[in-house]
Amino acid sequence: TYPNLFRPLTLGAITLPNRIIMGSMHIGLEETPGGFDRLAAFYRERVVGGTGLIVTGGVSPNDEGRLTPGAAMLTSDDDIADHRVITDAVHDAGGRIVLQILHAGRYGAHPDIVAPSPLPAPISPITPRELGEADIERTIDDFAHTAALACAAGYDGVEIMGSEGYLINEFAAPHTNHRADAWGGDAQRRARFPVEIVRRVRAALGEERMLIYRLSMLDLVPDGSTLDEVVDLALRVEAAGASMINTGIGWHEARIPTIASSVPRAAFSWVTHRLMGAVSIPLIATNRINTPESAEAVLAEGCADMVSLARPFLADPAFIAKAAAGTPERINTCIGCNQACLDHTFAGKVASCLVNPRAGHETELIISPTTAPRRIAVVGSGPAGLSCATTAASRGHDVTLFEADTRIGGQLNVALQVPGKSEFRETLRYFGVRIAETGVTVRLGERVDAASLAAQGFDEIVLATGVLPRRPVIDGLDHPSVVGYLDVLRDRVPVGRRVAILGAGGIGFDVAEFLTSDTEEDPADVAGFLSHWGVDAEYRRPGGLTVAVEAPAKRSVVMLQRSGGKLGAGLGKTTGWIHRTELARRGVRMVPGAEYRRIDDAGLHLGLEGEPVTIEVDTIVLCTGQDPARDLHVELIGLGIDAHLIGGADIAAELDAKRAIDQGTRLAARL
Ligand code: FMN
Repeated sequence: TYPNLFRPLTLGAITLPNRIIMGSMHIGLEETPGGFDRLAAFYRERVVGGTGLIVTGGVSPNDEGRLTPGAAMLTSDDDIADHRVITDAVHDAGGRIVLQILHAGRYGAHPDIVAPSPLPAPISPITPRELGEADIERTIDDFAHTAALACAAGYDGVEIMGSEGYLINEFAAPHTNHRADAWGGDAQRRARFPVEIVRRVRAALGEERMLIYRLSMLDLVPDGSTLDEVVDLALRVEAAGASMINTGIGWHEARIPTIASSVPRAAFSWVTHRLMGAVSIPLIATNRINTPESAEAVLAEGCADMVSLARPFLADPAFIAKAAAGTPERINTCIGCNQACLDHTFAGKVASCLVNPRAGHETELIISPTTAPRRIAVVGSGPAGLSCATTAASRGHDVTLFEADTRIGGQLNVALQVPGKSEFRETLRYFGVRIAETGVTVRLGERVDAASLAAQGFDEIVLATGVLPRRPVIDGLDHPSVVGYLDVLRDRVPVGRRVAILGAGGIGFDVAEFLTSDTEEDPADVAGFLSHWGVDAEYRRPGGLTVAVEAPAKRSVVMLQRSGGKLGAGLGKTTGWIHRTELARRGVRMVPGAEYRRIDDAGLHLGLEGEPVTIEVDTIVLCTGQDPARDLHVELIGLGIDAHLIGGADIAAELDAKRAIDQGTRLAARL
């Protein structure tokens, strides 16, 4: 079904079985006690699922190059045994794995960071030390040393991390390289550091092993490299001994989304295309390629020789096996949310996956067939109920899933109305397929009550009954201008031109985006995405930046919250800035510290720092939190029947699909 995807690729003595590599992800187990065994299980499961070639998460070649103070390094013979656990596991399962060597440069979060020039990154408070000539020579040798150790540890090669604004990229781009010596200045001298690393690493690896160079194809920062410079560096990297070039898109400090859900699938494969034909080694396209169809299209259109998928392998370890079997509908699709992967990484937690809580927890969250099948009722088919029901049924339990609505999904159906969140459709599709596969009995349109549950004699009852929007206490709350977020997102009630949103959690932001955007927006519109964010689709300018095209907002919106401080402070680290930027561009006003006083025909009356203020609005949308929906629980307790509470029915603080799926899966694993 995917002729290009499953065409083998020969690199010297190595033949890769398909055109997909599992992209580098540092998931935090690298620094966790016992983490190498867990990493081995994590990688092994992906090889069993058909993955031919894996790139490890970035590992530093020296102290200064670490991302965080305790971050993993491979710098001494003592480290080899740990890595052997990984390479043995992967090789035993028939896969291949290369070690990524990543020097963080000025992005390191510790005081000893270094860079080509002493310029702090806008996303870091620390000014890096400028590397002297001797430091540079030593650093290049450190890369080669780590590569030699990687060979000793059994890796099939290395990937050199030359993109995303880390040290090597900092040398390549004028944005960060202000040196006047032999390592800075014109493009050739800026290329010297990366090229010298490739040359010495190739010498350390020998001829046979793979050397992938992750090249920043599109910096997306001012004074980034030009396309000509990128092509020139690629040629030099090839000549110095690289066996493949992997693409990197955008520095971490770039203010353009490159991997969020709102980025169209394969939105950057056109960039890799610009290098096709210029070099003779294989090129790898990356970013938001999350389905076999989209991967196949990238290859069929000649944009690249291979594709890298990173997060999709968190979401589903058997991605390739399912594609190869012609059953893509069985794939648990990465929705690009970052909530359990990158956001965890930034919070110092082990990365996992919102749609697959087993990711990173393979040795601990074990889902095995039950020895005592029971009859289980699950009430509510939001993410908590769906994950619990399908997981329990997959173990051999007899599961009935009750849903009051006429379709499954609960709040997922609401979430996917929000611009940039349409990928949730895939999660619904996946659970729908899982229901059929695992044999869950679904009773749609049935608001089951306690007596009926009791009469059916279930062995276990799980309540995933979700949440009820909370209504704040404000004078005039029954004024016709007042609506709830479900009225807006789910029921599409008419909303006026001037809107106030009360509450600035995730739902408040979702509603603001919904109300200010063009709801006909096509999530697959790459050209529209690029012009909206100011990416030069012709790549005529350094770094690929151009002026963003502003679209007039559909409404005038003000967002309010009672507490002081920045609105949206609780949003995810890796995506919150996107939502704030987007809404700022649409002229949405953000007002913290608001005291809600009264609502009447004149609008919304507030107290701001004690002063009365009236905002004239046509519609007021309540996004003021929610409470667990537990009526059924209370009824059951009345009948002396115990039940498990999961998802929003357990904790309603935010609508949190990550927590819901994790909790539903974990409960089902032990029922
Ligand atoms: N890229 C690297 O080059 N080195 C890393 O160590 C690395 N760590 C990552 C950790 C996590 C948790 C995630 C989600 C991504 C990481 N990446 C890293 C970026 C991925 O390799 C990839 O470029 C990005 O996720 C976009 O591809 P995708 O849409 O297929 O996930």
